[in-house]
Amino acid sequence: MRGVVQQLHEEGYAIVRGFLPRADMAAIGAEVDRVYADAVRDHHATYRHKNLLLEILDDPRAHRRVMLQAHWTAWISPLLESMRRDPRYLAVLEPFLGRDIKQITHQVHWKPPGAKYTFYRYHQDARFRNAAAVRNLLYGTVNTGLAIDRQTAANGALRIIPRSHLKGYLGLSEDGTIMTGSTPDEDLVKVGLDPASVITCEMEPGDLLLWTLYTVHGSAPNLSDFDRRFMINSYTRAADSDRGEWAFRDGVSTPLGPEPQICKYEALHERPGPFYVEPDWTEEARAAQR
Ligand SMILES: O=C(O)CCC(=O)C(=O)O
Ligand SMILES: [Fe+2]
Repeated sequence: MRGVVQQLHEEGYAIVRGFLPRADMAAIGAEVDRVYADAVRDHHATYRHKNLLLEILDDPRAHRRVMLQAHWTAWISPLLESMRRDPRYLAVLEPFLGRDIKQITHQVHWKPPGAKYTFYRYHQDARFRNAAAVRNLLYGTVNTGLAIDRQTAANGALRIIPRSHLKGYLGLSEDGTIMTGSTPDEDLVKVGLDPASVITCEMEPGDLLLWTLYTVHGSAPNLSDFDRRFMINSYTRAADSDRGEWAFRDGVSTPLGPEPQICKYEALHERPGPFYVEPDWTEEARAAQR
């Protein structure tokens, strides 16, 4: 694990190969497929209930309902609830975060073949944290991405810019959502990054990618005919955070309590839902508003 710590600190990312065995990945894959099928059957648009978010879109290119992200499926899936706080995560995280660890994000991302919005512009995840509530942004948080499917250049594996985490917050892609538009090379050059240094994090199912809140990353569209399912869990040192659900308390795996805690959804208590969110961020929605 020492090499992983060093690489994350020096390069801003690291890959733990073979983090989970194939049998676990098959079970996780089947479970996220079930969550997906239920969600697109039951909901016509993005659905929010407390921290649970099912981001569903009537896809303008695929001409079917797709789910692009699901947040905090731990509330509807006992398997995913236990996986998010599996002791194997603690083994990876403890050298960085210690034994008291909260979780700020729990997301499954899909890139359905043929869908329009399957890319992410370059950004730093620090943008998506309330910095007053989650402190020590550089090394107090570790983001993890579990490959459910094989991740390749063709299906839109995550791309990382090594050592970009040492440059502070760069304000990339702030003129809109990260899922519309694109990042021209000159945007990277303008903030002192070399587009030629981008690394595509190709991974096998069960590999785990780690990155920091300042690591510049994005991903290309899925141009293949297979999906790219990816589970992102963001963990933070409990002492550095007023947000999040416990994952490990003094090293003990800790289940969700009866009521959700504020993670990223700040309006949790004022507007718990359930409610639908009609898309306002797509090119189609923005054209209709004009
Ligand atoms: O799924 C991806 O490729 C990237 C997602 C991402 O970076 C994010 O949601 O912040
Ligand atoms: Fe991100």
